Amino acid sequence: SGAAVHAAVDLGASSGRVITGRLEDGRLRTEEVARFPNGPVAVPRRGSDTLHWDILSLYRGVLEGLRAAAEPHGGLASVGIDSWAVDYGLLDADAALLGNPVHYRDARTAGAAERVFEHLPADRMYAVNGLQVQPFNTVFQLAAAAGEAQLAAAGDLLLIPDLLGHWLTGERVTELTNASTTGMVDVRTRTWADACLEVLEGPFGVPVRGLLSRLVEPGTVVGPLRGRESVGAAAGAPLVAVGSHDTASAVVAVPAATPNFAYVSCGTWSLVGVELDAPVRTERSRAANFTNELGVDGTVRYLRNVMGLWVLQESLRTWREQGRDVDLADLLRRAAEVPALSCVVDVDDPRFLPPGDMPRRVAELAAETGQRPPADEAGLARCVIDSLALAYRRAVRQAAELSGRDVDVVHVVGGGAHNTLLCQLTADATGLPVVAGPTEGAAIGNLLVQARAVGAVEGDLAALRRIVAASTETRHYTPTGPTGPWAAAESRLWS
Ligand code: ADP
Ligand code: LRH
Repeated sequence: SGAAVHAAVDLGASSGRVITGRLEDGRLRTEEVARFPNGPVAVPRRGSDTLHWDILSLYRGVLEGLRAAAEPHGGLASVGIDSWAVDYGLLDADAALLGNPVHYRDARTAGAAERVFEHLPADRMYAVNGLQVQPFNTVFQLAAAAGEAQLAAAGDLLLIPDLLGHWLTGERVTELTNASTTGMVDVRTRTWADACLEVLEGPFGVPVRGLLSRLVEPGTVVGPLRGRESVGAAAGAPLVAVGSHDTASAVVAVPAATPNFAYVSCGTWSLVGVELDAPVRTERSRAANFTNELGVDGTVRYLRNVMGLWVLQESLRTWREQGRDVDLADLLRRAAEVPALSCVVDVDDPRFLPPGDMPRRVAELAAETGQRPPADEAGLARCVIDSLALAYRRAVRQAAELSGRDVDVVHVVGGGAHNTLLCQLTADATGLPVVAGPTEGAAIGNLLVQARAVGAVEGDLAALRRIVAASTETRHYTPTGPTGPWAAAESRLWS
């Protein structure tokens, strides 16, 4: 019956999906009921372009997906929403949306972090929020937007999952795991951080306190879905605040059997790190730009952002625009034939952040580091995948070293778990066994946390992970050779 079926809305940077899940005999049976594309849209504004999300098309996809999820069962036991982090919508005093949310890859944030640090130095900020410095952290986006008409007209700021949740329920809350990516949350108290809000209010004149709503921990029931005309049989189902940061939900779904694991949440971005009970706020951690994002059940996701499969996705898009439609599976087969480590680049170079011609950027970086640029498409793909595996090696080792956590296995979850070449090279580069899967980690973590909140399942994270392990086919990879060449490449790139 509908009472047993949960629905996860999972919005990634490259696609959104609605996935249902039902618990049966200690297993979670999932079904994808909707998938819709997502990506940046460039819109002219005062002479230059601004990158936006198409939030209304995403909302339509969510509504259609929820209707499709609920219909066969006559209802849903619960609904949860997760998405990419940091971005937000503004509502005016009538609760109307003020413009399409701006995409975190938009160039408006150039120099904003540095301007904030003039008032709150980076080390003092890290001591409070424990957060990596990325130009797109919400606190820097707001500093960049200071003085804009929409901000002046705003009554509420809602992060993307909370905005969609507001449209579905009428409630306004801020879910904590996603809030922790804003730069405005105290990582130790898990509450809004006065020091960070004050810098926006004072020097930047952004009255941010008045825009924020109550923080809630994942697992909180937000309220029932309204509007049978929009969500069909899903109306009345409770919306649960899950780990609404997609990475927080993905980490819940890591099928680890012991605490000594590292994860790569591998999609458009690769988020590489460990799970901790308490944040690491040392100067070395800050210098390495490791972040302490908040996780489900009081945990901390201690990780680094690696630029991820974005570089490959954008390469495919670039080739398509140039009239060459390259098939991903075929490209990966050819890339596997290219010798390892022929050319590696620092995928975290900031020039990879905005959309654009990635093959050209890779060639530039190769030339700057005295390497022969990749000769063809397969060489380019191999360079990106080798470079990702190398970045994972570095991040896994640094996470272990900076946190003191032993790591004996690397779990790869997300769309990248399909990429057998990347998974094998991750084992080779780290010298550790790799377990790949589930590929829909965020949706599965989302489903389990909502199911637990409405009493359909019990237990701590370890118990939820046993359910994931029992419900997913994983692929196992072991290192095929010495890590020496990877260590050498690492010290060449980051000497
Ligand atoms: P996001 O949640 O950020 O939108 P996903 O977790 O859906 O991203 O991962 C998308 C990526 O997964 C794609 O860019 C692609 O590189 C990879 N991927 C998905 N399916 C496959 C596949 N069958 N083979 C290889 N790679 C795949
Ligand atoms: C991955 C992700 C990541 C953030 C980025 C903005 O989808 O949520 O954890 O850093 O998007």
